Amino acid sequence: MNWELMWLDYSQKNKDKEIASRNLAIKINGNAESNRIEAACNELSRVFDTDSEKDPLTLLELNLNESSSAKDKFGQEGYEIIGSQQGIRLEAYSDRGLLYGVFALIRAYRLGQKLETINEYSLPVNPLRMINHWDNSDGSIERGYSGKSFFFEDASLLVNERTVDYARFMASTGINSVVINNVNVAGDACWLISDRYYHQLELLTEVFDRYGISLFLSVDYAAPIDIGGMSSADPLDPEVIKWWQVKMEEIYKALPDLGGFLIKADSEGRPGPFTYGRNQAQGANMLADAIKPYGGIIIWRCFVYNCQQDWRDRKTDRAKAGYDYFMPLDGSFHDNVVLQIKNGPMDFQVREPVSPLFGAMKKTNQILEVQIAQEYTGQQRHVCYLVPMWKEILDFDTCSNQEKPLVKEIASGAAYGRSIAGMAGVSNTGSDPNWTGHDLAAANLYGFGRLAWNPSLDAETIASEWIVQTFGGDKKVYDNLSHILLGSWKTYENYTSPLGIGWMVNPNQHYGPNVDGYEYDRWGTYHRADHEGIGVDRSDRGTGYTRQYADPLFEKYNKIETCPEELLLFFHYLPYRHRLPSGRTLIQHIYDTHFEGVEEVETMVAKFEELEDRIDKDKFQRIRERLDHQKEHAKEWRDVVNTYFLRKSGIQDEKQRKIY
Ligand code: GCW
Repeated sequence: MNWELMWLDYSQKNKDKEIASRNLAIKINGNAESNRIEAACNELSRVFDTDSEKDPLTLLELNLNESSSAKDKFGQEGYEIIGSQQGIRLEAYSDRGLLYGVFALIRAYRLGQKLETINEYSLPVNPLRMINHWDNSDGSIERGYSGKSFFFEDASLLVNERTVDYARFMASTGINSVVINNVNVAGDACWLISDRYYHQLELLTEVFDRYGISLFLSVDYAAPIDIGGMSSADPLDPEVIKWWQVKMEEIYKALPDLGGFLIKADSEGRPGPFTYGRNQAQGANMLADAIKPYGGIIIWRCFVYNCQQDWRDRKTDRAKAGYDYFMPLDGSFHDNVVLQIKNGPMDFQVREPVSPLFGAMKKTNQILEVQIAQEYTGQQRHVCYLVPMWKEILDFDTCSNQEKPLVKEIASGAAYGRSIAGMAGVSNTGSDPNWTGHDLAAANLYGFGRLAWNPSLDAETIASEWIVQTFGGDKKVYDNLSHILLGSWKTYENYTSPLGIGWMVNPNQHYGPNVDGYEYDRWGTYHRADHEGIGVDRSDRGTGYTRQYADPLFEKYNKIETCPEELLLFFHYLPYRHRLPSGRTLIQHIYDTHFEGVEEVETMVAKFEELEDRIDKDKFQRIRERLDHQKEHAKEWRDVVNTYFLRKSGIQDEKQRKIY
């Protein structure tokens, strides 16, 4: 086996708690034939001694209770664990619930809880807890920073032992849906919905199903043309409608458990309904009607904007695009369509405001999309624990009505009573032996799953669970890694792009500092710095983006005095001598945070060095190499950004540090 087991490496023992090994006698009450219960029992046998009759023998009862009261209590995925001196009882209405319960039991045990004292009743908050892979059929991964794809190789679909471990990871955090291929569907991937792939896809659904995961595919909106040989993909053309109906029938005959499709249309050169003068709802609804007889859903992305902008044009604002296209269509999407909305209005920057579509759209199914892959946050060469960012997004008050709804209440469907809802995360995995390139990036993968199950878990708890399960939880390892993870997002923000401005990266690859990299380009991503100041005026005196928010937020963002400091340059153009709420001038803030960021990385590295004899040698070495790179690269960021602004503004650093 040439891959590792991340947080499911059961050989990692919780060194501080001296957990005694336990002998379990498993008794199954209910459908003993279930593949999922079998998977659950396999998992138990990796952790506990489940074969022997050795004393002391603890009884673990797995109760599949299919009564209607159990259905009300647990739904399709909930479970309850009750430990007592007599043994442990795990109960659920479905075998999925039992599987999740078993992973929860294992987690609690490995975190040091005595089995007899476990008392946990849990239901997932989000119905869809989804991972999106951007894997291409040739084995490459768009924005992949962990090696090649483990789903595709040279146009074939791989289903093997690694796929099983992948499914175990997902189930252990509560993920229940996976899109295996890139939203930019190209080449052989266009043929995933054809005979060429049905057999392998069926094998994959079998593996996934055992772990409670529904398979989804990204499809090409122009499939009728690209694989159907037609001349149009117009959603209102009866021939096109017919083509999709026949296609769906064929697909579902081969893959009856397929969850549905994810679609990126009219975005960054992708085909879509706009080509035919149709709107996004007409495009989505046509597919939704075709898939409806089979119970599938259409996940339609809202990442639609003009990527051919003229940088001289100060009226067009990419941040406004999602709302402008989709808000007028609120209520016109069919029931089995769900819109997938990126957390911010731009594109996964280190800091953005929350997309104004959340809260505004009240009559449309929605999923919150975040990026676990660190495209703009250090590409898994820098440590950037993203859970604190996601927490801020989930806890954001949209102020859309008296009940406020928070983003997490909208994502879960609770705010507006939607049953198709949830969270999607763009995966950071690949075929590297450690799965995520940087070992510490696995905390984001784990954290996404845990948050999708329960968005109210806090970032510290998630980090600590992950550390103990991955590294065994010696106190010093725990303390130092928590420190490194929890501050890392803020640190990354400090030495990269200030106050919500974003985008100061090398074009295309998005790695490393390049302040003007996107300034005179077509992507709508500008900072508008000149010799007097920097920032994009998105107030009602500027592009008017602030108007897309509910009144209290409009008021807050529109005025410089009330706009949160960390977003000031996202919303306003400010002179370098502008005084921030912190008391420093804007230019001094830029200098200071860049110096601070590097110092913080130096502290991270020093904290990590202290763990040399406490964690596995290879892992230590791997992480140290990445941290050393991060330290040097953070300095490059600091120097490039500070030098740029010193030269542009001509204002010296008050503290007279070296700026080039
Ligand atoms: O941020 C951009 C990425 C693209 C990606 C796109 C998207 C899959 O740079 O690589 O394409 O977002 O989310 O569709």
